[in-house]
Amino acid sequence: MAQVVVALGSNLGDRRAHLASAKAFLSTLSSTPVAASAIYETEPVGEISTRTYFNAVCSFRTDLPPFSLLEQLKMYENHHGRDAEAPRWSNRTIDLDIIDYDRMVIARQRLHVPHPEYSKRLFVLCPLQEIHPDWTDLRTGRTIDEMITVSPKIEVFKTDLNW
Ligand code: PH2
Ligand code: MG
Ligand code: MG
Repeated sequence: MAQVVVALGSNLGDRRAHLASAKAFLSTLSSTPVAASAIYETEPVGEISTRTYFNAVCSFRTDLPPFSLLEQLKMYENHHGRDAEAPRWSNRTIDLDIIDYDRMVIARQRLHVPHPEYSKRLFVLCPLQEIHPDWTDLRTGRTIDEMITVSPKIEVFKTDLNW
């Protein structure tokens, strides 16, 4: 069984509801209860992203191999209002990114883990720190606190929303 970390993001429509139903979906892929961070409201990163995001991180164990997990996540995004043809970083109802798959390194066209940019994105690192305070980066050995310190500053606000 593999331990995986998935980052969730939404900046269109009912963002809390999009995250909540995605978390319920992740629990159907998991053989153990899903560990979930709080929802964080975060400043959009990248020019095409214009609306404030809700972000969160979930961690769980699954029997799905990496590319089957990726397939499931993409199918879920496509069935939940995500426009698969929209340019990279467009506003989206739901984004599900594999941050880590069992501490493996995978570098294929469709799947890169660890996620190539997570280590400089506060909208992933802050919720990740909440559920994995001892996290270290597989490539650099940096602690999560170090990664947070050197990441470009954006506004990140931890909410107390139920989800
Ligand atoms: N996702 C992006 C681009 N920019 N900004 C924030 N705050 N949160 C995101 O999840 C996000 C983003 C592309 O996946
Ligand atoms: Mg993303
Ligand atoms: Mg994505």
